[in-house]
Amino acid sequence: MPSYKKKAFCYTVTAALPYANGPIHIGHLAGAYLPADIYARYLRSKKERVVFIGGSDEHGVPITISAQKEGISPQQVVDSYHALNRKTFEDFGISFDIFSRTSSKLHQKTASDFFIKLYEKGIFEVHETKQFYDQAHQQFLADRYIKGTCPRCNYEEAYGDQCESCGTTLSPNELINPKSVLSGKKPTLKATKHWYLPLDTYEDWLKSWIIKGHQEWKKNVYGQCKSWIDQGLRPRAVTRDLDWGVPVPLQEAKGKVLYVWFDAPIGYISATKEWAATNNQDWEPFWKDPKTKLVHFVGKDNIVFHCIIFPVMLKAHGDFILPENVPANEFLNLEGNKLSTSRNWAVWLHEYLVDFSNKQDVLRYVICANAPEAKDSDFSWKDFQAKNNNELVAILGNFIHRSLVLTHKYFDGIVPERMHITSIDEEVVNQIKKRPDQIGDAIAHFKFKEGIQLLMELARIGNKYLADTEPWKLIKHDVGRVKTILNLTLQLIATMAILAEPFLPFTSKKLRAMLQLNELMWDDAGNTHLLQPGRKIKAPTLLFEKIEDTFIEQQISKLKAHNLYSA
Ligand code: B3M
Ligand code: ZN
Repeated sequence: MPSYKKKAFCYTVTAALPYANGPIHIGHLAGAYLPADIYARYLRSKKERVVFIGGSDEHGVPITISAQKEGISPQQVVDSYHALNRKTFEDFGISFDIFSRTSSKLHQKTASDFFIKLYEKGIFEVHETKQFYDQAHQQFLADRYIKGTCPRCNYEEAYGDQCESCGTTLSPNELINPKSVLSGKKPTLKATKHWYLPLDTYEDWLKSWIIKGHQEWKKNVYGQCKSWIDQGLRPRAVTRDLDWGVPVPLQEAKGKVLYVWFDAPIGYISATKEWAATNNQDWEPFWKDPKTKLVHFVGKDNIVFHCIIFPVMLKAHGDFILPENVPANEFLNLEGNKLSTSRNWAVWLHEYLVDFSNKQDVLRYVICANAPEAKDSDFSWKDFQAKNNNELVAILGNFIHRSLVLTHKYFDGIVPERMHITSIDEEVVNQIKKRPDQIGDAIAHFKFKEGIQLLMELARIGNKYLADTEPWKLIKHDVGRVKTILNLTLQLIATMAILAEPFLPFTSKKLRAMLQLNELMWDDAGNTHLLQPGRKIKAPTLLFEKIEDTFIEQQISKLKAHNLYSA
């Protein structure tokens, strides 16, 4: 029996591998990275065995198109964006255990071996088809190299694989008036041979695995899967005529590479292997132990790849576990319009940090509080300002600041002891005790918005407690009472420092420093005696500060200056 079978189960948490052809924007953060990070941080805090996998998707036509546009090589494109994005994630506290890349040797081998295994099992169908070809450039045209009019919404710039206007998945021959992106000319058809994954033969299996077996998946995810399966599945080519990617490991496939959506999800496995090798761990339990929970965080447009195509690949392969859940979000819009790189309608994370240095948690808060969990949601700068000023500053920051200032003023920063407890105190004690489970439950069910609201409510409860008990009046005649009240507010803050960690890691760290608390785990929260009376706490430092109108106006004009929506 392999050694991992004896251990408790683990969690393998992945976040979609972003194409290394552009920077990360708030839509990416909202769609996949922030929820994945909250989930992974929570599991670590619960002392679960978890690996959180990320990396760059460095293959495929999106990369070669960018290279062509910028006049540099695909390798140069991925080298520069991989470095930038890796740093951005680190700066925002996205706590990947590894941020790998699909151009690595280990990945090439892992993806090749995966293909060979399916090939040897006789899974693939081979078909010769006629594909669009650009005579002028002597090159087969990948779906993304063909543009035309969308048959659904008539958008004229739809790509051969997807219409970015209405979101429909397309194939190039469905486009009205197809044109080559390379030459702008109408492409011709030429015969070529490819290897196909017969999704159709997995229909019954998918029906029982998803439609019957995963009714607990989020409605938006389940619905999209069901509609795909109901429409009937067709074999899907997993090889491409392209010179950038993992070469198809067959003699007869010279000049062809694996389809990027075939190799990219295998990248999660390669990255796990790489992480394990550098951390003296065994990668196999994370992908082979049936007790392991594999959870993929992705955006709305990646659902089908993670719920249907990759699981079919895993199932066909046979050695791997299947995803336990794919808690995908819907889209985050920006000031009422769809986020779009090509239209330059986005808030880029690395630029945000230049304008709002050290305010990572403000953006994490706003995005989480407004996450597109069940339906599309909107990010606006005014709302960002309001949430910062009216919630983070006025509620959370204010409560913590008041409590710490009063403790310093009345008791020289020494945690006072708790005396006689009254019913109003009892209510606070109860809240402290029940929140860890409530918030933990919300996170475990991918309800991050609810989780952060429950956390914020604790600060509201604290503020109300101070307002109702008025320790600044009591101090003149009932010091014992004030001791009890401040002891409890400090215990409340200690619990909040732990519960805030997955959502607001930078704030949590500052709070722990103020309270002189060591690294605490989730199960320490809810304890109303975390801070021993007599221990010294530090003077409060600034957690959040008011954002003035001018900063918000600058962001709005910056956004509106160079985009194609207002053009
Ligand atoms: N690179 C698409 C995207 O960045 C794709 C995800 C791959 S996940 C294996 O949205
Ligand atoms: Zn369309």
